[in-house]
Amino acid sequence: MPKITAARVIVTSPGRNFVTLKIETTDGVHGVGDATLNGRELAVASYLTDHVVPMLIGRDAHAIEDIWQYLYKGAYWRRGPVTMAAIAAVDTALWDIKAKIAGLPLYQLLGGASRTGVMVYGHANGATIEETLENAAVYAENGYKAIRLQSGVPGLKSVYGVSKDRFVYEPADGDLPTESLWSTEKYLRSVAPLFEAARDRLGWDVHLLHDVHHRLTPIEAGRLGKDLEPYRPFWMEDAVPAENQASFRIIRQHTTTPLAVGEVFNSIWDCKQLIEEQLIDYIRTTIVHAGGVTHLRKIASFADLHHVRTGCHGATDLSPVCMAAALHFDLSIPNFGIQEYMRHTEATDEVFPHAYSFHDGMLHPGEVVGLGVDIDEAEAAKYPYKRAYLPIARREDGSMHDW
Ligand code: KDG
Ligand code: MG
Repeated sequence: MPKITAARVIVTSPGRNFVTLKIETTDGVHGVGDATLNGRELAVASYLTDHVVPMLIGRDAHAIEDIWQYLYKGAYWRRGPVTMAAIAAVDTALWDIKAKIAGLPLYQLLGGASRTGVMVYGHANGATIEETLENAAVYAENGYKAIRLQSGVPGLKSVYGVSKDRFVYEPADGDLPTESLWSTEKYLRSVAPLFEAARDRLGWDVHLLHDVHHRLTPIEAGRLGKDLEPYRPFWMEDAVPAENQASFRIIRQHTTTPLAVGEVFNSIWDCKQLIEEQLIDYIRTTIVHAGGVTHLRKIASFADLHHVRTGCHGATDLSPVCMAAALHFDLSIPNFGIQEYMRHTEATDEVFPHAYSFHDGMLHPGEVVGLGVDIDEAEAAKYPYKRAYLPIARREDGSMHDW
């Protein structure tokens, strides 16, 4: 039985901050887990180093479920992004270790491949509709079967999802939160014309997605969903802030546009009602923020009973370790829907050498044992932590809005 001998947190910032947990065992095998929480990285690093690591030493590395329960129930203070990212990192590293010892890529331990690859969506954005569609056309030419469209809003200086760089988007942009101006009215007028132009330019064979990023009320979201129906979007994401799960009943009453939500959820309890009442179509929880492979499988199984498919979050603030784990999960489960894929910078890929690869609009985790991803500690050491925050949004009268 392999015992945990050491666990260390590595913080590195090759263009953006990442927190990684590395667990070592008596078998000489190590595993890695992503613990990155954008804008709150050091809180998770401390939770792990100061509170979790001392509880791990000497434990059976194979006892993944028991360790998960030990960290969840044993803390008394349950759930929340910091706790669940820390548990996720431990869980992911332990699955990596188990799969390495078994001599198999992780997806084989999760039941084997249910599909040949994992359909991903890329991000096309631009200051104008024209620019967004230029970029979307590049994605289509590169084989993407699904593309997210975000465009600048006339009258607003900056909006979520529109980057300065054409293909790399990094929202954590200040050493204190930067402020942007928000107008729901201006935004609502801008989305349907984008989708209308997109269908003209890109045709109907490509899936189109859109992220509202928690900006609307339920009835506004119902309106937007209805406006988009003629263009058959794959999904409308995070239409409203989702603490109040019953809000989605109102959206559902008004539109047949498929709904996706959940990148900020941390546990099955955050989406229980949404899934149970079939108020959503895609659940976006992912490995690092929702308790690791173990807990995500529980969410996916529950979702499968209710016709809900997965659409894991995959922005750049989720490290390649999270992406690798998500791909093994995506490949294995029956109710996979789609996987978000924002490419990391070259420096990030050098810090985290990985076996996953992109081909014909799909990602595959590769056939390397374990997760097929590691951290190059010498490379990581070149990039010290840099404080960075996500922006905030204020309405035109100065009051705070959801970002
Ligand atoms: O850290 C926040 C980002 O991950 C988030 O803003 C990205 O909404 C996002 C998405 O759908 O990728
Ligand atoms: Mg999102």
